[in-house]
Order: sequence, then C-alpha cells, then structure tokens
Amino acid sequence: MSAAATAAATAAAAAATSTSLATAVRPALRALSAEQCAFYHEHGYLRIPGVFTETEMAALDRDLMTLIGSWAGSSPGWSGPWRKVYMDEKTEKQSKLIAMHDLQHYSRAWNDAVNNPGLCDAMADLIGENVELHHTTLHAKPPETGHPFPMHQDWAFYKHENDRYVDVLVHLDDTSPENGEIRFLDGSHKLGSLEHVTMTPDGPCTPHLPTDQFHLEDTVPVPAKRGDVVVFNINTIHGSYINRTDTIRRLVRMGYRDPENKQSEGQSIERLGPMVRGMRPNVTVSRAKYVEE
Ligand SMILES: O=C(O)CCC(=O)C(=O)O
Repeated sequence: MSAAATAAATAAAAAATSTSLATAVRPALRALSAEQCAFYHEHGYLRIPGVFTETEMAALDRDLMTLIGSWAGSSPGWSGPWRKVYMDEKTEKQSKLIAMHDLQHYSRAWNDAVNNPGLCDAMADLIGENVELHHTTLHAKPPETGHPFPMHQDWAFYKHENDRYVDVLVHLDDTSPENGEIRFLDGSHKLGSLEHVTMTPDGPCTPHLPTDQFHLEDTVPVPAKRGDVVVFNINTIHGSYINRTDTIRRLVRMGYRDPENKQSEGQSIERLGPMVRGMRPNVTVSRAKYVEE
C-alpha cells in the first residue's frame, strides 16, 4: 500500500468512527467532541453522521426535487482544460451538472436546515461563538455521466482573508466510489490559499488546480449516508469522480463563517448573511453612527 493510500485509509477510518450529533450528550453550545474538533483541524475535513433525521430529510428531499424541477439549472458544468483530463470525448460532451444557489430563500425546509441547532452548534465549535451563514449551493450529478469536480479549494470561488470558514455538504443520497463521493487531499488546508488556473488561451475558465500537480487519485474518499454532513475547511483541496450509477447524486453545500472574516472576491460578496450563532461584532463603524448618546 502506498503512503498516500495508508494515510487515506487511516483518515477514512477515523472519520467513520466520529460520534453522531443526534446521539451525542453535549453541554450547551457544544456539539462536537474534542476528538472530532481535533480531527477537523488536523485533516481539514470531518464526517458527522446523522445530523438530519429521516423526517427532516423527507421534507428536504421533497422541496429539493421541486426546486430541481423549477429553479435549478442544468449545464455542462465547470469549464477548463481539466475536462479533457477527467473525461473522454464522448463523456465530456454528455456530462451535466444541476445547480442552484441559496435554497434557503426558496424553501422553508431548507431555511430550517441552515438553522439546524446541532449543526449550528458544531459550526460554533469549529469557527467560534459568532457564526454567519454565507450561502448555500446545490450540486446534483445526473445518472451515468454526472459531472466530476477537478481538484480545487473553495477559497478560489469566495476568497476570504482567513480560514474561519467551514463548508458543509448535506447528503441527500448515500455516496460511494460509483456515484462520486467527496474526496479530500488530507491536511491540505495547511497549505493556505493557492493560486488556481482561471485562464486558458481561449479565455477565462472555472477555477481549478493544475491537473499535472494535483491528482484525484491521491485523495481520501469520504463516503457518507443520507442525513450525514461532511464538513471541510475553505482551504481543503477536494474533488470528486463522475457519477456512473443509474440514479442522481445530490449534495447541498452550506457555507458558514466568522462574521469578522473579510471576503475580498467572489460568490455572495458584500452580502450580509443571517447570524446562526452569537452576534455580528461592530468592528468597522463607530458606535456613535448607530446609537444616540
Ligand atoms: O459535489 C461534489 O462532488 C463536489 C462539490 C464541490 O467541490 C464543492 O461544493 O466545492
């Protein structure tokens, strides 16, 4: 077994034994165990089983399918030279991605999901006492040729000054190697933010890391069950393979940050998000502007 494969197996085993949020006995405002927090900080990701109950999942699933039929878009997905490395010519032409942003603005069930108490407590454990929702995004891989994701950091899509930003993948479907489970380059958040490929001789492309330097084969697979979440640091390098099964694979990403973590570029910039834990500190404007003395 190669060193990368050994590290991958160890990390996957540790992720698989993490405690369920639903069953954990926890003091106020603490959802995760010390081991779970340490795992996240060491590896840059963590699977948290059973965050959403089957009753909650049924409502989320129902609303998601309505959104997929009404508001979501289907497209060839991310552009760039990586496509020819990840897919043969025929697959590349057929591959599609179903996506939409900010599901919480369209569905009560999804608005409840972003405020899920156990999940928000977990975010406070990883980020600090003040936690702001930044955005949500659906990524659904259709059957047979559903869109793979090249290696990248989410930082490249919404640049922040530090890594007090956690992405949460809510699993609507069980994931596996066959349908393109999420995969992480173990510990890669420690590299900080990296320059991504954003330009080709033909013009701009979707940000991704150079395919000759970053390989999906070197990553740790983190398969999960419906109702689980997989969380990761904004700088953790990740990607996923194509969905080769005959059913859709649906994940919704929800991004949470420290409200003091300034964004410099990208998705949802200059938009205030709802506070799901604590308060937004007023660090930029003098109190006198808002309060009559
Ligand atoms: O849905 C996937 O497989 C990967 C999604 C992803 O890379 C992301 O949400 O940043």
